[in-house]
Amino acid sequence: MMYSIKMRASNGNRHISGAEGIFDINELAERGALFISRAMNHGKGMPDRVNLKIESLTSLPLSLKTLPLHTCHVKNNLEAGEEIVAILGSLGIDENVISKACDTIFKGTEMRGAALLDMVTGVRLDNVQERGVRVSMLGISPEAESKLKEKLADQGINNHRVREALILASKTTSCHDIIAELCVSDNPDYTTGYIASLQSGYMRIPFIKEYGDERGGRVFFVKEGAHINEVINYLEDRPVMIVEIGD
Ligand code: WAQ
Ligand code: MG
Repeated sequence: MMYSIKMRASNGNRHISGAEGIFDINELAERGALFISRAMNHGKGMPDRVNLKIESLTSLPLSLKTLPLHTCHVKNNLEAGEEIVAILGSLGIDENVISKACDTIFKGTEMRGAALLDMVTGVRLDNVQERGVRVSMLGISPEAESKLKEKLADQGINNHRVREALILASKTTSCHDIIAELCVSDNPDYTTGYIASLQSGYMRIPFIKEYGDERGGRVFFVKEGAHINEVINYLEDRPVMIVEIGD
């Protein structure tokens, strides 16, 4: 029997952290405890409320493979910006839409989820402005997880942040109507972000923000004419399980 766990930690109106996963019934107690300790140990401060939601899956998870992972060789924030324009540009996203995406991440309100932007017009498509859409119902099989840990350890980046981001991006980009994702961590001490798409893979971008900056967020670029409610349902509610690891 498989269950989804969702954790949300907040302080007043402020989102502190969140996490989600799909686990076997035997793992629930241990994984739940790990999620609680993460909630209580976050760079953004102590939460005054932690919400842990455990639900059994109502449909069989879709099996997925992780995107291939690469790290860009950029040396500073300026080069990171150029890399963002180059990669998203190659996917057919205009510079004015790219700058809207960056504004959403760097000038917008703190969100706990992602903003969905029309890839052609840059118009915000979800109507949950300050909340954003939270990708949930995603997990990794124990076999795939050990293989992923091994492969990431070879590159010196085997930590839960990279693993979870790669799993999330692999689900996001498996949605037919999403062309790409741009992600910047909201942790002040974590300055590597990424762009993910089926075409580019999971492209890690060091120096995507300055050390100490608490801003961050995610933007999903949505194809023109997509049914936005179906996209959101897929991201929030369709269970997917990583069972295979890409390069
Ligand atoms: N669904 C949608 N948006 C989310 C989710 C989710 N499940 N989780 C986080 N976000 C949004 C939210 O707006 C956060 O403020 C923002 O993303 C950043 O979240 O390869 O750590 O958990 O080295 O801080 C990427 C690079 C790390 C990893 C991403 O994101 C690597 C990270 P954080
Ligand atoms: Mg964070």
